[in-house]
Parts: sequence; structure tokens; C-alpha cells
Amino acid sequence: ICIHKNRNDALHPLWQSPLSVPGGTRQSPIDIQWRDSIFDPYLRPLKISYDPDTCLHIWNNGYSFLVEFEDSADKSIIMGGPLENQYRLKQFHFHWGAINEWGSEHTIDSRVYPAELHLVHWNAVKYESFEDAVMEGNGLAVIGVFLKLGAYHDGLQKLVDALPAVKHKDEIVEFDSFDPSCLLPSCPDYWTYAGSLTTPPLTESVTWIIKKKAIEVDEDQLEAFRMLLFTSPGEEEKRMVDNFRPLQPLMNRTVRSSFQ
Ligand code: BO1
Ligand code: ZN
Repeated sequence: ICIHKNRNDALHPLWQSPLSVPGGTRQSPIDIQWRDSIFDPYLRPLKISYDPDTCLHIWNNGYSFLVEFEDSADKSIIMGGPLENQYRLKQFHFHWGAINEWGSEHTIDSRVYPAELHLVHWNAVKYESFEDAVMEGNGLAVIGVFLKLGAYHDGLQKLVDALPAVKHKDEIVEFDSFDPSCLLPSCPDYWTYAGSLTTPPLTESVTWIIKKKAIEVDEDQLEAFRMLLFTSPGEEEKRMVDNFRPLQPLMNRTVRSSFQ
């Protein structure tokens, strides 16, 4: 039996309609084939500078939990890497599976990880707001980090401790002084490609930066993610699991790597 064919068979309403985008040529996520990626010696190191004071709150939005940041000034930013401009951090969130065998959106040589972190940034040099940037080809930059099972992650635990307060859809609590760079692997290596948002509106506005090295988290920390609910209080409880989009065709794209 192939358990992987059941990956994403219990579709959350978000994924029921636009599973494909008519005419879409740069949809995400994708399977990154290591051997097909092209080393680009001109790719600079990614520079990340986050200010913990810009961290605002944690929110169950009914597809993931989001940690949102104050983005009215250049306080939490990334630059360099494949990016021509500075991008401001807007939020981060995760995608994960019901069990450890799946959960990530991107895959590496078809390897699936149990979860994937997305740090979502927008181009505040060229655009006025996140909402404007979402519509433009170079509007957004998302850093993807794989989570694998291993040692307890100290930085992640502050988040895990806050999750019971946002168990249900639309619950939101203050969450301050958090620096999400504690969730990044120290290895600077990444892949980059032109893609899209992985939930509606699925706009083709994202420069994806996928870190090569995964971070380790332990079983209890992943289980805490799986205790969250897609549903509001009073509704029949549906666990928030398998909140990832299926793989999309690479089409006419190349994946570049920062490393040889
Ligand atoms: S993802 O990183 O590709 N999984 C992704 C997918 C969807 C969004 C962000 C990242 N959606 C947008 C919404 C906006 C919202 C913004 C920031 O997230 O379209 O309405 O303001 O939270
Ligand atoms: Zn995401």
C-alpha cells in the first residue's frame, strides 16, 4: 500500500476550488530536483535583520497560525540573496501533516518533511503595501524552512507555548519580543525560484528562497501544531492538519542554488 497517495485527500475548503490556476505558469509549491538546480555564483548571501519589537500577535486564521509583524517601517527586513530590493517581514506561518510522513509543501528530490515554515516578506521599495505587492511579479519574497524530527527546538517552544490560546479559528493573542531568525538554520545555503502563493489568491508574485538545511524539532512540538483546529468554537472540531497545497508543475522554470 502506498500511504502517500492519501497525502491531502481530506481537503480543507481553502483547497477545494482553485487547485489549479488557469494559465498559471509559475505556481508553488514544487519538487526541487537537486541535480537539476543550477549553481549561480552571482547569488549573494541572504541578509536577514529582524527586530523582535516588531512582533505583534499570533493568530489562528483557519488555515495555519500566523505570527504577524509591524511593517510600517524598515525594521524587520531581508535583502541580498536573489533580491534586488529590501523586503519587509509581514508574517510567518507553517504547513504540517497529520503524521510525520508528510506535511511540507516543497519537497527535495521527492523527500517530504513533516512541516515547513514560511517567512513572508513584501517589497516596500517598489510598493505601498502588502496588498499592492501581492499583485506584482517581484512583490513578495518567502523564505521556506523545512522542519524535521529530531532534537527539541528551544526557539520554537515560545511559539508552541502560545498555541493553546489560539486553538480555534479567528482566535488571536498578543505575542511580542520574538525574533524569528531563531527558527533559521545557520547554514547559509538555499535554492531560489519564481513562484506563487500556495493558498488563494495564488498570485504569481513570490521569489521563493528555500533553505537547504532543515531545523530539528521534537515530536511533542509537532504534536502541539496538530492540536490546533480549523474550526471556530461551537463547531464540530476539525483538527488543523494537512494544510499544505499539492505539488505544482515546474513548467518553464529553473531552480538556482547558492551552493555547489
Ligand atoms: S504562502 O507563504 O505562499 N503559503 C502564503 C499564502 C497566502 C498568503 C500569504 C502567504 N496570503 C496573504 C493574504 C493577504 C494577507 C497576507 C499576509 O497573506 O492574501 O490578505 O494580508 O498575512
Ligand atoms: Zn505558507
